[in-house]
Amino acid sequence: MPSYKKTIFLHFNLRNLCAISTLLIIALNTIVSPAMASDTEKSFFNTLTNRLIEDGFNAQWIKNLYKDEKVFFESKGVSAYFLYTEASLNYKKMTKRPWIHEAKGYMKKHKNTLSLAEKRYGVNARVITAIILVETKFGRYVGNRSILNTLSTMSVLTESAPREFLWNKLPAQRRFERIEYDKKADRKSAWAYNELKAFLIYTKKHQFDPLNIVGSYAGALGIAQFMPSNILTYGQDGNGDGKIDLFHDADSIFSIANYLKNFGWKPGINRKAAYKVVYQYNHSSYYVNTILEITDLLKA
Ligand SMILES: [Ca+2]
Repeated sequence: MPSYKKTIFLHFNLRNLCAISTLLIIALNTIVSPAMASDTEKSFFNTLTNRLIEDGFNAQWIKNLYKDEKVFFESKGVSAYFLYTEASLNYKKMTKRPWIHEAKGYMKKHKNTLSLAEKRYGVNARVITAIILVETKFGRYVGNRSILNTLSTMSVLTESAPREFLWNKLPAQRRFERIEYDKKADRKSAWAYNELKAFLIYTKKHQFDPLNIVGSYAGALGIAQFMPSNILTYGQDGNGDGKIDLFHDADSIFSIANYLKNFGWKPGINRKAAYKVVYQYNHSSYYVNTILEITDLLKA
């Protein structure tokens, strides 16, 4: 082979090699980047797992839990805490006839459980039903985000790496001012860590898999949308199977009744006092007024 041909051949091969390398790099980036990103995000939970272990949770259990591929930094769901949104709450529509009709059907279907709860806690069936309607439309909308991921993500927002990471994920036009973001991140992460501990205690005690429980973007769960700490304090086993399962109607009905009783609901309670009690369920006057209006509508 004449030498110039050799050179061309070599050149051709080198060019090919370069092209192949470029392709390989692109391919590797495509394959590796998401994995690397998720490794970085997963590392945001390292301090958290140590903290949970220091706080007395079984080390092996916690390590295995956070190793699971279902565990990830929940940027999307937690973002909702730090964005200005249009008021999307539309409780008012739940006072319309079709919902009231369905609520009456729910009361009929769960008549025995509701009367038992009424007798035991002195809380009327109508207000319990109104709460179940507004919270989850009788269990139809219980949320779809992993509670473990939500609470873990919020818990680590005191640390600078995850805090910056989430900040950069927030759309600039809709996010809070930085100072507000920092303040809320501090407040919410302290709260979320307590809820996370309650969630782990709850799932362990009642033998649920923490990896498989979903809830709202805030970490509330079940038909009654209780935060885990409230389940530990006020949750009730309405169907007597030994577990508190808020994805079950009877357990939710009893738990809501117990919660309201604990915050002062009494048979024959007047509207002003009822307002104060329901306010403890959700600190929104719009919410409370809707609940009380539905409660009245269910009388008829
Ligand atoms: Ca139960």
